[in-house]
Parts: sequence; C-alpha cells; structure tokens
Amino acid sequence: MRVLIIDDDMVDRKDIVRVLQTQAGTSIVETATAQEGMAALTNIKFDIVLLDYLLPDKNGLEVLAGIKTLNLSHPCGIILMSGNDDSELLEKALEAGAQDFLGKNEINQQRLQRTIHLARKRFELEYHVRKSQERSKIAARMDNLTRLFNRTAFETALEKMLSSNTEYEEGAVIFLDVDNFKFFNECYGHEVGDELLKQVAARIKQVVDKNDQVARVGSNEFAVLFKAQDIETKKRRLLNRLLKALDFPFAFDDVEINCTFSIGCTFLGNEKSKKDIIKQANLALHKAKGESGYSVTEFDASLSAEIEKQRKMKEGLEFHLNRGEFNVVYQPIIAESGETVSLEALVRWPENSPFGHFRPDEFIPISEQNQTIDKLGEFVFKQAVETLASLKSRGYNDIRVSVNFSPIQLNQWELSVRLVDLCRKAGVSPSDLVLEITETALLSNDFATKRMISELATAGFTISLDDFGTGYSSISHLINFPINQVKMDRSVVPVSQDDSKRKNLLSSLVSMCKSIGAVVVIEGIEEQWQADFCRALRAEKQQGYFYSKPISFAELTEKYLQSEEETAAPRCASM
Ligand code: G
Ligand code: G
Ligand code: MN
Repeated sequence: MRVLIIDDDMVDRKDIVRVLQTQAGTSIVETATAQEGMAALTNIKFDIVLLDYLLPDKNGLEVLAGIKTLNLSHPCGIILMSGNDDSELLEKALEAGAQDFLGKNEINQQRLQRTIHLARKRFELEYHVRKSQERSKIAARMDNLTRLFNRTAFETALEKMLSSNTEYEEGAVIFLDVDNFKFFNECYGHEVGDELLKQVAARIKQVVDKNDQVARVGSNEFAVLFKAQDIETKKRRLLNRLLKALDFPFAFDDVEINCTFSIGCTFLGNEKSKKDIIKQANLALHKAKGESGYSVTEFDASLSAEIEKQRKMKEGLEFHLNRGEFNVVYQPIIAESGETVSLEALVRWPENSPFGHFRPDEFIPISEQNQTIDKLGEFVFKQAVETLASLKSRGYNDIRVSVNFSPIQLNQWELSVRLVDLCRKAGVSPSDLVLEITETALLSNDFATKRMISELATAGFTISLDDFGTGYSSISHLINFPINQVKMDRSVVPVSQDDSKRKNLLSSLVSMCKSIGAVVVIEGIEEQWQADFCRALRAEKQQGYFYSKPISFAELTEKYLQSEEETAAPRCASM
C-alpha cells in the first residue's frame, strides 16, 4: 500500500507513520504543504491520501477541490483529518470528494487501519459507479454501428455552436443521404447495408477536419457540423472532398456497390434556432433527393414553399385517390380524313381541392416518387374504358382511347392481366385501346419492361411511343419493341412557316418511322398551316389545340357527338 501524508505537523506525521509501519508492504510519502502534496499526487500513484485540514497554504477542503481539477489518471481514496471532530466539516469533506473523516485525537492503530480500509473500499465503489456512468453517458451520445455521434449528440453540438457563435466565425451544416439505401439493404441483405453505412461513415470521417463534428442522424443520413472564418470556402472545400471520397465503389466480400448521395446544406447565421437549421438542412436534402444522381442543394427561402407544395401534392394524391376524385379529360386525335379516330385520356387534379390546384406535369412526377402512380394510372385507365364503353353504346364503334402510362407502371408484373380484366368488365376490347409510353421506359432495357411491353402488345393493346423527338429518338427502340405507333412531340413541330430546321427534322423523323411501318401521330398542332404541313408529310394522325383542347366527357358529348350535321372543320365524320 502506498500512502501519502499531507500534514504540516511533524509530530502528527510521525504518529501516523509509526502506526502504519507495523503493516508490512506499506510505503509512505510525507509532505507538509498542499503544494507539495498535490505535486506528489500528480507524479506518484497512491492508494490512499491522509490529508490534514489545517495546512499553511490551504485548508483541506480547498485541497480536495484542487485535486479534483488535477483530473488524475490514477485517482485514489482520501481521508481528511482534523483536530476538532466537527460533523459539519465531515459533511463538507465527503461532498468535496473525501471518502472519510478522522479526528486527530482518534488516531490509534486499529482506528486508522479500519478507516483506511473502508475509505479504499468506498473509493473503489465510487470509482466504478462514476466510470460506468461516464461510459453510459458516452454510449448515449454514440451511434453503435458507425461509432459516430448520434442525433442527440449532434443536436447538442449544434446548440452549443449556436450559443457560442462569434462574429469572426460562421457555422454550417451538411446533411448527406445515401440514395436508394433501402434498395441496397433489401437487395444485398442487412449485413451489407450495415457495412455500407460503416464505410460511408469512415470515408466522411477521413475528409473532415479535426474539429468538424460528424454524426449519423438517421438510418442512412449523416450530418457534418463545422465552422470557419470563411465559411463559404470551407463549405466548398468540404463538399469537394466529400464528393471525391464517396465517388468510388464500396467493396464487400462478394459485392461491390456504386451509390450516389444527396446533399443538403445550410448556414447557421441570422438568429436561426436549432430547429430552423435542422429543418432547412432537411428541406435542402429533400430537394436534392428529388434529383437523380449526385446532387447538392443549398437551402434558400423558396425551398420551403416548394417543399410545402410537394407535401400538399403528396397528401392530396392519397386523399383524392382514395375518394376517386381525379378528373379525366379527353383530347381528340384526328385522322387524315378529318375524323376523330381516338381520344387521349389526360388526368386532371380535382377542382376545388382543399390541397390547391396542380398541373399533371407537377403531380405525376410526385406520384411516381411516392408510389401512387399505379393507383392513379389504374384510375385513369378505368375511366377511359368506361368512357369508351359509353361511346360504343351510342354507336361510335370505330373510336379508340389512348391512355398515358408512366414507365414505373410497367414494373407491375400483373399489369397486362389487370388491364385486360378492366377492359373485359367494361365490355371493350384491348384493341380499342392505345397505350402511350414514353421512350424513357425503354431505356432501362430491363427484362421485366421488355416482357411487359410484349405482353401488352400480345394482349391486343396498341403501343404508342409518346414524346418522340425529345429524348433518344432511337430507331433501335422502334425495331426492338412491338411498337405500332409513334407520337411526335410538339417540340419538333415547326413554330413558323420558315422554321426550316424543324420542318426538315420532323420530315426525317416521320419518314424514319414510316419506313419501319409505324403509324405516325403529330401532336401540338395549333394552326392551319401546321396541319397542312403535317398532312403533306403523310403523317396518319394529328392532335392539338387547332382541333381541340382536352375537354371533359360532358363537353365532348356536347361538342362532337351532337354535331354530326355541322360540316365546318374540324369535323369528326365518324361520330
Ligand atoms: O395534359 P398535360 O399536357 O398537362 O399533361 C402533361 C404531361 O402529363 C404529359 O406529358 C402527359 O403525357 C402526362 N399525363 C397526363 N395524363 C396522364 C396520365 O393519366 N398518366 C400518365 N402517366 N401521364 C399523364
Ligand atoms: O406528353 P403528352 O403527349 O401526353 O402530352 C399531352 C398534353 O399536351 C395534353 O395534356 C395537352 O395539355 C398538351 N397539348 C395538347 N395539344 C397541344 C397543343 O396544340 N399545344 C400545346 N402547347 N399543348 C398541347
Ligand atoms: Mn401522351
């Protein structure tokens, strides 16, 4: 046992030494002042300290406080000794960190040894409790998987940074999210998912500076909190490093994963609260997520409005789909003869919706994102076949209906069966329906899409390639897929009589499609001369405001079905 005595009274010290020396294996260091005692404690590992209350330079309570601030790597039990046996002092001594108190008049062999024994035991207990408290405190701030800080620790750090914000330094937050993490997790298993997160964490850790805080704040979401004098430069440098560090494959035992990341950032300044900052970083991240591939978005005020709009669209989609409230309008497609040969069904957001009003080019991408597109598509298809059935019941047998399909809908393995079933229930034939599919659906070139398109064609549906001329306009798509019809996008329709570029382009596209036997439809016809030009190209069908805007079924009935005797163009001879 190693004992330190801090006592200026030499007689008392000798008494103690005498008592202790009776025990074998005891080594004793004697000091006479607080200063000497503290120095000894810093340099030597003791098992117990006997500390006199009245020292020339400090009193015992002050020494106890001083020892605490030393933050010793090898702390030990302390017994405070005093000439007067004072219960108030005992209380204070225990509070200040001593394990026991001993009146100087009580010192005898038995008493001293017992007190030392108890103090050591007590210290050991306290030490273990404190250590495990510290450990659980750390654990509560850590993310077990990645060994980064967790959300709680991140928020605490953010709060701290906000309260210590100075004029000279600014802070910023980056939120980073692994794109399609759910897919990797499900596709390769959760072990690979966990391993991916660990590797991402390690790569982020590698590129940040020593004082930057990195945390995992969601299942596949990371945050970096940092400050600098020139925050804009630091942010740019950090983003560059992050993108570089993350942009190579993550390797596992038997797979390699290439993933992209979405990143959102915002600055701390301008009296923003912790909540504001987290919200802004999340909004920026959310916006970045909406874009494909690597994407970095910085928060600005317009984002809030945009995200709010998206939220309303999402909620509205679910709400109105459950109530079957979407509207479907129809735009005629006209043959060379001037007859309306088909009606394109186009979905419209319900009027007087409490969520606001949105255009299809706004809400369809959202519907594709939040997986409601299958339901929306089926709703439109059902309306379309019912409209068709109703036209047929009035004797219009030659008219067909075109329905737009999102590429995502083609992933439903039972799509063809369901569509055929809906046709059967409405009493129409698949051959009366045209499915308009954009060329992007064919780009993925995956087996399931290919199979589905063949299945739909085999079931008797006409497949029409929509928006041709905007994307790849690939002849191989026309050859490799069972495509019966091609619809030229309105962006390739000449905008004026001397728009020779578009005139030539459209002319070539039409002959290209005709050369492989596809029927050609040209959309976006707004003026007579455009109609004449397209007719001269021998395109089979036309569509556009020149003939009719999309109209409701009620308007359709009124405008076309009851005007057979009217001869003014545009005419729908067969109707
Ligand atoms: O009708 P409007 O021009 O606003 O339509 C904008 C876009 O929305 C067009 O590209 C059109 O093809 C698409 N669209 C309209 N209705 C539907 C629909 O029912 N399903 C799908 N997938 N797209 C549609
Ligand atoms: O991509 P898709 O072909 O499905 O787009 C159809 C949409 O194009 C319709 O919803 C309609 O609003 C729009 N549209 C139809 N005809 C015209 C037209 O002549 N001019 C313009 N600018 N848009 C049209
Ligand atoms: Mn279309």
